[in-house]
Amino acid sequence: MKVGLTGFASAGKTTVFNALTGLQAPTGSQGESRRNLGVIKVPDARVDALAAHYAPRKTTYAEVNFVDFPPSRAAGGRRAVLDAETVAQLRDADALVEVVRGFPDLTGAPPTPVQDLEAFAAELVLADLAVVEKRLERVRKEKGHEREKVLLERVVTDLEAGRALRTLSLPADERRALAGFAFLSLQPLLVVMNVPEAEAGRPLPADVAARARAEGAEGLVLSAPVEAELSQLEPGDRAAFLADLGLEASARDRFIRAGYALLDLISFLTAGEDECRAWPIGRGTTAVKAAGKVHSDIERGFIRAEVIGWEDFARHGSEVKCREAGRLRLEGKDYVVQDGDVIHFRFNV
Ligand SMILES: Nc1nc2c(ncn2[C@@H]2O[C@H](COP(=O)(O)OP(=O)(O)OP(=O)(O)O)[C@@H](O)[C@H]2O)c(=O)[nH]1
Ligand SMILES: [Mg+2]
Repeated sequence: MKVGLTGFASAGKTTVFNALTGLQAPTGSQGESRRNLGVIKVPDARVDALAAHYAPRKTTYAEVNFVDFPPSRAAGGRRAVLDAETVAQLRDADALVEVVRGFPDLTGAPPTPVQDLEAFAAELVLADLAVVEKRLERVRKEKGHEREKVLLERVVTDLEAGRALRTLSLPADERRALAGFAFLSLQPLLVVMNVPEAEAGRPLPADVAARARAEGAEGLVLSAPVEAELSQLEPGDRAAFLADLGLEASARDRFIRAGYALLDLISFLTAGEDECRAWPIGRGTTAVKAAGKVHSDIERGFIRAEVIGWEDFARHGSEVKCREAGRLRLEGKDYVVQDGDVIHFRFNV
């Protein structure tokens, strides 16, 4: 999963990037000129259990890749909310994470998260409007784009009314028709409100949560200093530290969970002495498409999938025992992969 961090200048994007990735990219005016790339490994007890069993040469967790952009510049070098290059790279992400300032700014002015959410949503809508209008100009001149024209004209009406495309209930065929445009306001959106330490244990304020929902987004609260302290603690001490703050999990864990839910992702597993690995896929993915995640040759030459459900693997403890107990299933191309399935693909190329 690749996420693009976005939001207004000085909202704390790089601070949140550091909190989630554990990296130490420079923030404030020191961080102005660079793009930061980072990765979170998704903790997965099932991968740990497989690795304990197989002692593989390599253990690979699912990953969330982050891009944190330097402040945008418009022509002439002035600051802009989103420049063309940033927009192009955001379109390439699977999801957007909008960082919203929840702390007083440098002048001491209190945060205005609801207004910021509204204003930033308008920026995403404007970026999309520019794309649709350009395309509409083309299809109006050429013949034979009737259906696309009708769809785009409706999209323009929604965008002009300030509606994010993700808030519309679009049928699957329209969604497919729009996918190629990679509209920013159609991308899944997770709002992260960056708050002071004293507010770390509070939920997202109700007005902010309502605003996020109105944009079709999910939201969570993160306190960067709390995450930094947490990462310094021994794993055994973390739960008590979080409980003291009234938190059930670290922001990193809550973020991963929210991201998986937002994108409707699950993981299947592959296991062996070479590698034990989690592979994130969309819920509803078929076995042959899941095979393609591992390698395009395996998708092309797919014969069948040998599948052990996670509960069976956990109960019997090994592939051999599952086979003996008749819990190893042979599935075809169209089998819908389930979360935690341990899969061995048979293929022939
Ligand atoms: N008081 C306080 N200051 C913060 C917090 N998070 C970030 N800051 C400060 O806010 C300023 C901006 O933070 P950055 O993380 O660089 O923000 P950014 O969105 O990456 O900024 P640009 O990349 O310049 O747009 C820095 O001086 C941070 O130290 C916070 O939770 N509390
Ligand atoms: Mg920054």
